[in-house]
Amino acid sequence: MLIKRVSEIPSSEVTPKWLYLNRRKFLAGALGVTAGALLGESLKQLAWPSQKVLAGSKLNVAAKSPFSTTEQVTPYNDVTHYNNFWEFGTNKEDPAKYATNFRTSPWSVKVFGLVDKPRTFTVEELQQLAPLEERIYRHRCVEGWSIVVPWVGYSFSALLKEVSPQPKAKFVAFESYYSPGQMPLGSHAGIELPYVEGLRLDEAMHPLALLCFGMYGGTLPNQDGAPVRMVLPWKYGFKSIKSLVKIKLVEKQPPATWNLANPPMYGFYSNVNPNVDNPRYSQAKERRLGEFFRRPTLMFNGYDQVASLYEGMDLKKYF
Ligand SMILES: Nc1nc2c(c(=O)[nH]1)N[C@H]1C(S)=C(S)[C@@H](COP(=O)(O)O)O[C@H]1N2
Ligand SMILES: [Mo]
Repeated sequence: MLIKRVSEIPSSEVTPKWLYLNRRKFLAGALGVTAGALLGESLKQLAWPSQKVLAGSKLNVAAKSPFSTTEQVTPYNDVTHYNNFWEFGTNKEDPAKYATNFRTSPWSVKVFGLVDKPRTFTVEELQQLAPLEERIYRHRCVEGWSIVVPWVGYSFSALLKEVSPQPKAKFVAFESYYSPGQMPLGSHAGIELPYVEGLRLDEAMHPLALLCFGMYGGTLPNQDGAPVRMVLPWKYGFKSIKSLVKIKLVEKQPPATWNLANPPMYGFYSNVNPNVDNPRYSQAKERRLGEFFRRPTLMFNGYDQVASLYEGMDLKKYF
């Protein structure tokens, strides 16, 4: 094996600290020696360079998911340093820089509206509701880039069942945390905050819709929407709302931030659709972060199993 000096390791190979620690434990167990003695200080540095990595703590992942793609996972460092989280600035590098001190504990999520059992859950309670799965999903931003991320969470439907939606409930409205004090760049973003999003109830019930607590086996970094967010792999990235604080079951289609900001550009549904171009961004192709050639974008981002949700709908009209 070629031993590289720390300074030569590209940032894309940086490993989250807990992952690295875990590997050490595994090696120690397998070889029956202490990890410290086995690896030594210099090798430790090789796997864990001095560069600061915003990794959270490890999550107990009970299962891998059959929904996972086998495509190559995007390096952790790319996924955590190329973000859209406008509460923390509008440049892709801003959230990694300015969300560092975001306070995500204690945290609770209020679930209310047209439900029989409204309840405010702490994040810890939410994490216990169902077994955590790893789901490796493609994630397509409307701007034309895409990533492959091993998220950790469970189907959002598990939470809905817990609160018992009433028959009148037809949509789910989501709201992100917002604090001008903690998010001073938010007022310069040019969008109305708090960030809000919505789904039709049957979309929210689809098993692919993920209530997400982590990525790469650990808790979510702040810039990726800590401590809890949605991940909707068949929709453009902006539907996957970060740092959730409110979930309300409602009768009418709720407002959605980008749809409010620019209705001709961003529809309520915003399913990935290579046949419907955005007035600003063509949707036919996408660039996977780290790759040079663009690849064709797939209908529903390749998640054909959601097609039945939209049967009979004109997807050019309901874009
Ligand atoms: N609250 C909030 N949620 C948000 C956004 C945002 O600005 N604020 N950006 C969205 C967009 S445009 C994308 S592409 C994804 C990016 O998620 P990632 O940074 O974890 O890749 O988050 C979505 N969720
Ligand atoms: Mo996006």
